Amino acid sequence: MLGCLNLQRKPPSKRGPPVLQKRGNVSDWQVKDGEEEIVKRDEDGGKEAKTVIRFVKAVDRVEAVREAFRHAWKGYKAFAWGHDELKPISKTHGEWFGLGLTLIDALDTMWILGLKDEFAEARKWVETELSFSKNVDVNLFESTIRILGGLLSTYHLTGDTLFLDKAKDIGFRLMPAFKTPSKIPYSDVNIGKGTAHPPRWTTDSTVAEVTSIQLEFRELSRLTQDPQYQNAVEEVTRQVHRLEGKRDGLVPMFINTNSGKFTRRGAFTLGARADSYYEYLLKQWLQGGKKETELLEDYLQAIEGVRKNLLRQTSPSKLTFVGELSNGHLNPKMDHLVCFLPGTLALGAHNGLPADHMDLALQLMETCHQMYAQMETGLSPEIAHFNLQSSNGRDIDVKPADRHNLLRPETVESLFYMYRFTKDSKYRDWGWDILQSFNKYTRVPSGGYTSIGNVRDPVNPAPRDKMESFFLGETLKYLFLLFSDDSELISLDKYIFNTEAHPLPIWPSTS
Ligand code: DMJ
Repeated sequence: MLGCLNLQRKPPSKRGPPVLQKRGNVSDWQVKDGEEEIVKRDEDGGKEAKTVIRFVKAVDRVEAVREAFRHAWKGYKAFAWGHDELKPISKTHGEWFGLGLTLIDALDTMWILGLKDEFAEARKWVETELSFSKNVDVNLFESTIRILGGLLSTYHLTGDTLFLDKAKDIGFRLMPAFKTPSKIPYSDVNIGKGTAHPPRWTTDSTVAEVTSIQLEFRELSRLTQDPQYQNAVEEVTRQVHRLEGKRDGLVPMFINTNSGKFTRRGAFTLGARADSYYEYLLKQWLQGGKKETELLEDYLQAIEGVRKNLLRQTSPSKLTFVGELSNGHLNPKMDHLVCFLPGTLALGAHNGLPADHMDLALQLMETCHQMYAQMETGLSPEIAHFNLQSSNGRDIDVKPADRHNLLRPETVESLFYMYRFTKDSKYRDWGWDILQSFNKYTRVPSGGYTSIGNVRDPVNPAPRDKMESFFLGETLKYLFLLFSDDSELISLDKYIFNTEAHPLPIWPSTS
């Protein structure tokens, strides 16, 4: 079909900061910029030609994500192979756990994108180089969602037992974290020595961290038929379920590993330190076949708690946002992290939860979109402040300390869910705009993408020289799935995504 067309595209306008702009050849992603850029030259008549051009556009978007992935991978391979993170500007690597974090986080993305050669190379590294027998402290939550989650999902997608064996190995090595007086896990584990400890300055753990490891450990128990993993994480769920100190189902941000109680109470957010607690209530309920009613009850109560305590609208445009509560005072700010919520609400509504969850999802999705669209680079800041006063002209304000963008996934994650459930093409268009902004302002010519320091300055967005592993693990995966016409590709009726975008199966009803 494509062969009969002779398409000519206008040359792209080269904007963007000089440091990120020196591209030798004009690459494909720049010229595939929508229907208006495409001129059809052959003699085919109107109606049929239009259909073909729309088809070309859909294919181009999927291909543009593959191209972006390849470009990111090129940098990782050249300058950071086998290390945790690429520093694309200084052309070197950064180490966090020393476990090839980006490579593991990206495995299932490569599989889903159909990048077979890249996947084969990475698999070889996992087989021959990856060892968890290392005297190194890792964060329980981060290594669970990125490494254990990444290995489990790659095992499910490929059926290759190499990944299951590695998942068993890291899962077992993380278990010392649960040996605490309260059984609420410590934040850090030495996976070589088998010891665990809280951070140096506190015996508290973060609530989101101890309540967002359940999908992975439960799945590990199911696959190994060894209940120890599931028992450990479900003990945490049971305790948090009955703890005092919640407000209408909303949880504080810290929990003490000695007492098992919430600490530093009185502050409530759907952002950092609490976010994925809410996400995992719903997703565990789905993972287990909608049988664990306490999870559902906690989720429903929390969403009502959000409505009652945290929801506000901006002036003048009436954008709905989720603010933060501190000792009864509403702070009108929202982390970009909160943009996971429209997708989670939509997933709940798709699974029979109240229709007004979908109404809220639609409103919050618009706000998250505006957090990108209203910035000069088209990229969201890490934190947005919202205007509640009718006198002031702008809905969204950004404080100097919050102007960075870390290539985070939450908005494109929600766009993916919203498109799957509504089929409204505007969500694809919004995602496409975001990909183009990433390409314009964060792409490094020699390979890789970088987080930036200032989304409000298109001339100097202040590259920070770091490509987070979740850019490959999550952001590009969700963009690909958003643009793909194959809704059976990771069907949302068969899989739940962990909080690092690694799909895990919904358990068959006999499990
Ligand atoms: C990821 O590691 C996960 O999505 C986590 O839930 C939140 N932070 C990053 C991405 O922003």
